[in-house]
Order: sequence, then structure tokens, then C-alpha cells
Amino acid sequence: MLSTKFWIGLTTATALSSQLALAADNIILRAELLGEAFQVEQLSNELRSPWGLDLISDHQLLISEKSGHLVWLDIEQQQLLRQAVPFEINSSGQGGLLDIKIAPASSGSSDRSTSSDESSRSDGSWVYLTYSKAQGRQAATALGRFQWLNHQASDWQELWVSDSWQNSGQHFGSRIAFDQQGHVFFSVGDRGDRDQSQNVSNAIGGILRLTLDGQVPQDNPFVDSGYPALWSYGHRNPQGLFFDHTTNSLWSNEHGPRGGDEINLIQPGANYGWPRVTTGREYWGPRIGTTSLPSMVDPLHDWTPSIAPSSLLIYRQPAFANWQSLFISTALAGQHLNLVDLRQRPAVEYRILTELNERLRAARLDSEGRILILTDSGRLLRVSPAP
Ligand SMILES: [Ca+2]
Repeated sequence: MLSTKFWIGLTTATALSSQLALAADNIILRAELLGEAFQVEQLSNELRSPWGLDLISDHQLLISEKSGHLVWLDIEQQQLLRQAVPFEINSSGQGGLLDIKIAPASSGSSDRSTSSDESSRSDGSWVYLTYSKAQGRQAATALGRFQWLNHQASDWQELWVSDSWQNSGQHFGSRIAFDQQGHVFFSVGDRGDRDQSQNVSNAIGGILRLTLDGQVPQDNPFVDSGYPALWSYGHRNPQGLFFDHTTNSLWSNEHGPRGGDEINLIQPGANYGWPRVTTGREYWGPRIGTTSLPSMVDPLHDWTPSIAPSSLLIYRQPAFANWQSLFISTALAGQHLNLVDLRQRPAVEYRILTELNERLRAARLDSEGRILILTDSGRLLRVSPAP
């Protein structure tokens, strides 16, 4: 359906290159954590409200912009191409084009079986997107995909529109994760209708699980008794989702109200409590519900006061040997990169990049374990070991 013609400014890309070119020293910060000296490079500042990113290779990225644009960025060549995504997207409020993630290579190719969640991928993959689908004045979190081949997107498909329709522009989620058994997960927020998060007959406040072609797996927990795509529920606004191939487990972080941001280990059919259980409060002060209930799963980490976590990964890469197994979250309101060691009790937390005063939107690792980060101000940053 789409061809190169869809790219905006294919010809201006060359002209852009000179603007994009940064001074030889594009290092904007040097610091140290846990014996690891690191530096932060600015790789681009040409993005417009970027929301998600994934790597085709260590120097070629696909980035989603909230306005509904797909960006291809080559950080070596300093080339940036932008095209509109052909879905009906409502980008008001917190809505828009949300996450982007390249599907893992098919489970049939054994040489890729040890590849991590964040390793580089070759051409010809399916690329998944979440977005707030528009219908009149309403919007709902949806999942789509396209094929990426020879620098072109084609075969756009809308795979699943969750029944999370609201007039509200709040709490769409939404991050994407893949396991290695052919499933895709994506998160849906409470859409500003918090009591619906406890209702298992809709997608609101849920993490959903589908096959890669958008079908309901027959072993989903509510396939006979509720919303068939639902995998877990009782979430408020989960904007971090990470499938850890080392432990074969799914993890999420979510925004609480005032306080009560959480990291959760996601189990099928489990209830994560919102709004009956939270340590957070209403913005005007009173408690919400209670802090624990036997039938609901408590978080493994709670940030009070809130940091506003916007993405999640578990660090298992070589670049920073002393950061192994840390849970890394970008923070919006908190304006830092948050690292949590959940092996210690109580968990130990570290905060870096505070000097940048940037709302950090999303992070991914390249093949060496360097951390690529998007900021709401439109920058792409890379955290790497300092020489
Ligand atoms: Ca919870």
C-alpha cells in the first residue's frame, strides 16, 4: 500500500543531514554509577514528541512519534526520514502513535534462539505499533503492524482494537513485548475509568496477549469467562513492558496516582489491584482503597513519591558489567533514568541523568548494551561506557 512516495522529505533528507550533524564532541554528560564510568551522547535532536524506538541495527532505528509519524533514523549517516502512519489515530491528550517494536525472528530459526529481547534485527521483519485509534470523539488503544523491507514500510495491518473506548485522552498504556513462543503482549491503561480495571470482561486496565497475527490464544485465562485477549488486570497505566528471555518472565511498570508507581511480575489471570489496592493517593490527598489484599498481587517495587515510569527493561548486557540484572525505567516527571536492584531486600534504587532535566520517554539497548533513550524534548541519547 505504501511506497517510498510516502516518505516526507526523501529529497530534503540530504539537506537535513548538515543540520543534523553534530559537533565532533557530542558528549553532553559524563558520570559514574557502581564503578561504571559512563558518558551520554546526543545522537539527534530532530525528533518531535517521540514515544517509542527499536533498532534495525546499532545505527539504524525506527522511532514512533506521538503525532502519528514513523521515523527511520540512521545515526551514522545522520539521515532522518519521516512518514505518516496510515491508521486513524487520535493524538490528543496522552493519545497518539505509541510504542513500536520489531518482532523477534521466527522461532523456527534456531540460530536466533539465544538472541536477547534487545538484539539487532535484520530487514524483512514485522514491526508492531500501538496507538490510540480514533472513532468519532472517542479513542481506544489498538495494535497494528507493518512489514519493513528495503527501507520501506508495507502491508499495514490493524490487528486488534481493544474495547477501551472513552472520550478521555487519558491512560492508554501502551508498550509492546514479545515472548519466544509466538505471542505479543501490549498494555492498556484505565482510560480514566478506574473501576473498569477490575472488570475482566473488558480490556481496560489490562495487559493483553495475542498471537503474532492478532488471534486470541486459546490458553488465555479469560477466554471462556471474560475478555478473551486479557492476560492480567487491575492495572492503572502500564507504560513499561519487558519480556525477560533469561527467566522467561513478563514484567511491567505502571504509573500510580500520587505515589504508588509500581514494578510488577506479570502472571496470567492475576489481579494487580487498581483501584482497590495502591499506596498512592488522590491528587487532592485522600487514600485510594487499601495497601494490600490477599486476592491481589502486590508490586515488587513501589515508587512513592511517583517518578512517572514510562518504559522498562532488565539489564543483561556486557557494556556495563556492574549493572547486571538491574531494572531500568525511564522517568517522565522524575526526569531521570531509574535503576532498581530487586535482588536486595529492600530493593536498592539509583538515579542517573538527573543533570539533564529531561522527561525520559523510552529506552532500548543496542547489541553491546549501550542504552538509547528518547526524551520528550525530541532528543535521542546514548549512554555508553566512558573511554
Ligand atoms: Ca498494583
